[in-house]
Amino acid sequence: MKMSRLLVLSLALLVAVAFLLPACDKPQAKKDEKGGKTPTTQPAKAEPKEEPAPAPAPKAEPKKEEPAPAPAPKAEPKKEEPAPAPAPKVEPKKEEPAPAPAPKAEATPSDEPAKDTKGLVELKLELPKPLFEGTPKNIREKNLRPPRKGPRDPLMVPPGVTNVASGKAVTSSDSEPIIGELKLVTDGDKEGTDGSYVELGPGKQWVQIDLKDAYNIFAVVVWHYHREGRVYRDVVVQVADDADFITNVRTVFNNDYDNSSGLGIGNDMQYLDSFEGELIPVKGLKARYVRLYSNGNTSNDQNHYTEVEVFGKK
Ligand SMILES: [Ca+2]
Ligand SMILES: [Ca+2]
Repeated sequence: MKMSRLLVLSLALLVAVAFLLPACDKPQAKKDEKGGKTPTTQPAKAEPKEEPAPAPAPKAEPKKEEPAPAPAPKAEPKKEEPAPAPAPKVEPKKEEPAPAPAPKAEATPSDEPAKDTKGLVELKLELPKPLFEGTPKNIREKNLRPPRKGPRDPLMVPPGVTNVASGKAVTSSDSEPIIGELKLVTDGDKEGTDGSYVELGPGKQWVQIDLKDAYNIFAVVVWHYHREGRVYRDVVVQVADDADFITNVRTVFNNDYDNSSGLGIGNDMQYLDSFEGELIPVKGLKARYVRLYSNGNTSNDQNHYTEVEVFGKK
């Protein structure tokens, strides 16, 4: 018994010493540094009271692991939103160059008339001197054609067409003209001066040309009186096979909109007589006789003819 108790005590002592020894080392070292005397080593037993047992080598406390700073959130690669596709460049529509205007038929020298695809040629007229300009303000006529801007549209006719009325015999509803003679109608003089026209009586009258043969007629041109601006009324142009206008009568122009001359209502427009004459297209009708009616004018009741041309060929 005694032995085991002694053993226990010894063991306890050993343990105590083991604990205390390290604790004594430090203060001693400190004192040494200060140059103090080395304290007598005190019995280990006494010490435990005074100096608190040094904490066992501090267990290296598991360093509280500071939570590793959360890694900076990786900037998530910004999901690259696909850059919006650049708006497709709207290519400025290439303005198609306006089609070049059809080349104007070149002014053709007078001796070589322009031809179209059908082999037609432009009808060339010889015009007298103009004697007035503009539109007289005092003309108040129904169904009056407004003044034209620019040149008259060319009339295309077959080649070889000529004025077949030139110098041909003229008759009239008024066999005794007031002024001039009927031959003035086809003498080639179209000037609007005195002595160039024939004046027929008032009201409805006509002049008639005998072409002496049947021709295919493509145009009739008439100049009444173009010294001043006036409108001849009820202008009606007919062609026929006989001098009495009974057989095969065809009306090629009629501006008697109210049929006051009794030849039927016409759909052509009234016009102001001018140096250009009234160009009446005819579609190649075959005839020997041409008759022109009128029924006074905006200046007086008389009827006047300076010239009539009939363009045709056999
Ligand atoms: Ca004449
Ligand atoms: Ca009329």
